[in-house]
Amino acid sequence: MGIVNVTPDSFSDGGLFLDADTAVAHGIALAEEGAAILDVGGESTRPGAAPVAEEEELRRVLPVVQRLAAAGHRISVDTTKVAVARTALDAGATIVNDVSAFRFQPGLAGLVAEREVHCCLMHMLGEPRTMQEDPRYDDVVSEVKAFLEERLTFAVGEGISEERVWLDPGIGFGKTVAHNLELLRRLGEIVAIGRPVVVGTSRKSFLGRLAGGKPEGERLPGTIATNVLALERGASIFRVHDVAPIVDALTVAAATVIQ
Ligand code: PMM
Repeated sequence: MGIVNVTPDSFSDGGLFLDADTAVAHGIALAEEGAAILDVGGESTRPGAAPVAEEEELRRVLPVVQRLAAAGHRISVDTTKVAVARTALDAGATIVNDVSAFRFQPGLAGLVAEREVHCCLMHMLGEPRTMQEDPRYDDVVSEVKAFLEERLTFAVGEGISEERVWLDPGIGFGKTVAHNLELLRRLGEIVAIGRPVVVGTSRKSFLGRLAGGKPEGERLPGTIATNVLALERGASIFRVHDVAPIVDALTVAAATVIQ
């Protein structure tokens, strides 16, 4: 899954792809590098980020979804809002990636059910504005797992077929470095829920911290390491900025791990 952020402040490629033409060209390049899905988002979820108004999010996302879908790409829309998701699905998106797992706008579940599209439900502690303020868990993995199981039950209760639900532990969303590492180390427990697991470590700050304070642009080695580990532990979808090197790394890792 290649990341196409159309936001002025996304933590790692902020502002670079704000212009629709640039974002579309970037999406096409990521697909050529081997991304099977392009994840288009117009609201930053970086720690401390303020919410974006619906109209502004639509203005950013819609032309990019429209053009990438028309070019034949499989598009997920990274949004928590019903109106944005509906317009993106109308424009050709076929996956809803909701970092709030239907908590912010529960009606989004009904839309996914009605359109019979896939969804990715992610764990986050609270909301982006405050999630990194001293996050605490008794046991991060069992709490994230219980949350995802509850959200899966909710989604199915709203009429979404279980086969259309992907789950994501939400690396970096209300987690310390230790929490992120514990989730990756015990990812198998999340995989055991029985749904495809999405993992998003790409360029995230814990990778920089572990590597002695590397800036965003120098976190590819850590991104590769964590995605290879996630593959080995059973993840199936890898949300990344740097598609070509990750495809290479995962191809080699998969040839070794998967028989
Ligand atoms: N991370 C970000 C945004 N959306 N969606 C899913 N499913 N999983 C993630 O880990 C995730 C996400 C934040 O990263 P970005 O600002 O680089 O897009």
